[in-house]
Amino acid sequence: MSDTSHDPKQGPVPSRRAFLRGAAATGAGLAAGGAAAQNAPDPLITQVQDWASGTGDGVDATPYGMPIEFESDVIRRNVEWLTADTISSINFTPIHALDGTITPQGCAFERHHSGAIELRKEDYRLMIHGLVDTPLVFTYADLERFPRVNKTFFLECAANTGMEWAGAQLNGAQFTHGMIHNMEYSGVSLRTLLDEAGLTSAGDFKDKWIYVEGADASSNGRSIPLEKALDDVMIAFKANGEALRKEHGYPVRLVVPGWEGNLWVKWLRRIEVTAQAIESREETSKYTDTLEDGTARKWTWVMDAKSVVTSPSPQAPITHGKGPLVVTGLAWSGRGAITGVDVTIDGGKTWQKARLAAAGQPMALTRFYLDIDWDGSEMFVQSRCHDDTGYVQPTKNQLRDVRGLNSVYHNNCIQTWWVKETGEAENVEVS
Ligand SMILES: Nc1nc2c(c(=O)[nH]1)N[C@H]1C(S)=C(S)[C@@H](COP(=O)(O)O)O[C@H]1N2
Ligand SMILES: [Mo]
Repeated sequence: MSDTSHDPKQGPVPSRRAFLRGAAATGAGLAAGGAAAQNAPDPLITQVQDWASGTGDGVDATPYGMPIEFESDVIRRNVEWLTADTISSINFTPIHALDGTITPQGCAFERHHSGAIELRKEDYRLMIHGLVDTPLVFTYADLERFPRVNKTFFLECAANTGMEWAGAQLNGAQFTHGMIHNMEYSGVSLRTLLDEAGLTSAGDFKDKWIYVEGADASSNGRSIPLEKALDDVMIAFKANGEALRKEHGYPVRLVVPGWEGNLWVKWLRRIEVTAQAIESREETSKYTDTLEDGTARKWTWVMDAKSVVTSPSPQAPITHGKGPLVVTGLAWSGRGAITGVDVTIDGGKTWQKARLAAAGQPMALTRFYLDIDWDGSEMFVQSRCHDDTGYVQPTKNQLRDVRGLNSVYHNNCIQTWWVKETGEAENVEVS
């Protein structure tokens, strides 16, 4: 690639012609991993291969398809010291190995407080009661008959990146940032169901709440301001086109766009309209942030704007040597849409504007790319996002100045990967 006029500061896409010229010049590129001499025949091209000399699997072989065996490392993983008990536990989405923005349910992270339960649609009931005109119980079949909506949102656990407050700790984007997924949900607006129950007896809803709980033993009860409930909260029964997986709340879960994952109650069974917040365990002893002076930040529902480079990263090292390199990652904001992402390869001294794969959508993941010509020297790669409220993702030190070091939740700081000359990457901090 030494013959291209590509200037990484401008961040253009290297032209296909320049790429092919570069490949021919080095005898590598598209040939077999660079090993083949320039004129030696490539058996993968010149010889008939096994897969072309017999027949493949019939259409009956996979009534429901699984990923091909060669992709068997694209899986949820946990951190052993963090997850000794798998019943009340967490695992992480392999974001370093995915592209685009939709997370397949099969590898989307899970968080359970008392295990994933099995609940048949026939046994499903949803009760809406409290300060409503008519308390109601819905079956699954009832829910299917209300006007439906389809929307894509990210769910981020408030504890995502929570292990990184004191210093760089977990070596991989899956572990530092993998408590997130992004799915297209189909279901009913909660407003539709609340209207069905009637809210005249709730009076002025500006100071009212709902309390939501699940059918699992933990129940994961949380209070949500009625104003948010009437705004964009969904009762979802499909994700990415198919039924919710058991581990994501089959048959029905709550979707609370932009707000912390703990509020997205799975196996949803009860919604009570209340005059006050309930102050449940999940919102007092958990999901509050302890500040330096010992006081607690409470009701920290919104997930602030955040981004991370998913490749290159510790689990996605550069294996092709110098030359054209796709730097890519994800950005999101619980306050609205991502408007821009900047990427630095020198630890924040100079920034380049990344290309958004598509315009940012409110409270959904945005994919970004930066196409560079890597000179083979070490890099300190970071991304920094902006949202449509004007918010800019902070550095770790800016966040520590305000929150101290006692926090677990809501760490949305800029992440640094040290990419070495070998292409391997490590989780580090730059000051
Ligand atoms: N009923 C119930 N809902 C729940 C939980 C739970 O344990 N029980 N865990 C919560 C937490 S802390 C998170 S981060 C999200 C995780 O959703 P997921 O497992 O689909 O990724 O579900 C939330 N909803
Ligand atoms: Mo969570």
